[in-house]
Amino acid sequence: MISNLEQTFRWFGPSDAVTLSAIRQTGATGVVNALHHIPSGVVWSTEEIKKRKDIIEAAGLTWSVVESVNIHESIKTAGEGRDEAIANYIQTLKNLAAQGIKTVCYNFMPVLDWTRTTLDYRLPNNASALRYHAPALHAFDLYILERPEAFNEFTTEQQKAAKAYLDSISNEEKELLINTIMAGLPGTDEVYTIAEFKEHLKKYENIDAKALKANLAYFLQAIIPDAEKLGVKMCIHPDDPPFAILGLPRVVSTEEDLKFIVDAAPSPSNGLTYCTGSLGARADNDLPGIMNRLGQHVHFLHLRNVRREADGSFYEDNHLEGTTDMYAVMKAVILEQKKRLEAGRDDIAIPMRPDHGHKLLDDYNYNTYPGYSAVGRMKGLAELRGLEMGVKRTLFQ
Ligand code: DNO
Repeated sequence: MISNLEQTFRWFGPSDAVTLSAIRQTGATGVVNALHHIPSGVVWSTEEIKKRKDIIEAAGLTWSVVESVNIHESIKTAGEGRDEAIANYIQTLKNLAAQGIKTVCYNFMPVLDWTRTTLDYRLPNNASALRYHAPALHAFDLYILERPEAFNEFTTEQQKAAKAYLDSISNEEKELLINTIMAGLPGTDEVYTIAEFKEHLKKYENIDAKALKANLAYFLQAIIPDAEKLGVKMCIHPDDPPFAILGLPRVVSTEEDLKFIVDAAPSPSNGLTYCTGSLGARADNDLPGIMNRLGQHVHFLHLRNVRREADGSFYEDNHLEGTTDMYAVMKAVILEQKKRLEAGRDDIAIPMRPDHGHKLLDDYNYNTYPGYSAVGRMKGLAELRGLEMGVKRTLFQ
């Protein structure tokens, strides 16, 4: 029988209201963690890594994956200080590898990480979900950020829908929308002001998707040889949402993008995070097909489902529901495990985490990072592990 996927759970560190002992009760054995207090571009020292690792291990868990060692903006923009930031990145990988932590997730999204417009979208059963409502994002872009080019990017119909949305919300709702879109990196409470965000946008004035891809390839070619020597598996996370927003290019959104990335620095260390929630927000991404064709490069699984809506909006659905066929995804993942076993690879137990979850039951009694409450994610993990067992038994017994 093929071994199980490694069940992991994201933990934001000692200040996370979801404690390690709670994580242990979910049945997960691995923790996905980062040193969020260290700014991007700065080396993670051995002491800091060790301190965190000890805390995780004292709770009977393993620090399986780093999510994320963030990429400094100078690397994305080929700006001043890029090579120093890359040297620091490599030093961080060395310090992590020395502690035996060898799977590292990162993303290459300019300025913002993942973006939603609503953090408390109520489903009919009153569970709270995250949502990307296209008219809200467009309203922000056109009438709050007032980005001139946006008027050429949206159809008349989209502009009308955006205006109608803006006219329908109160001032408080408008403030909430701004804070939601302008939220910075996960694991921090940082929120950009509109003025700060505009400054960041300026740095991308001359960077289109082609230039951003070249900067990504430069980064990969610089770090992958060291990562390979260290046995570190890098796994890039797809853009969320997987298309350009607010005039910023995005280059990790489609199968073609993923192919470009693995070809830019061919190595077992140059891999992918297969995030079904991010990739699944695009109708032209064939999720099981991507796993069939690029599965050998996948070092980390984020399993989550979105329900796509006709106007480009989506919300996060139950893990086994939504627009992505999670059965087909799980089957493709298991067939990839089989291929690895047959090829003599030792990375069969690919780390998997239930990505995001609804706020349910006791989740309303304390504050967690959006999408990262305990009960909702545990429900997702429980469903996914059941699905995995069912598919495995059906295929191999
Ligand atoms: C959202 C996450 C992302 C992800 C980073 C990876 O919940 O999936 O924030 O951690 O983009 O670098």
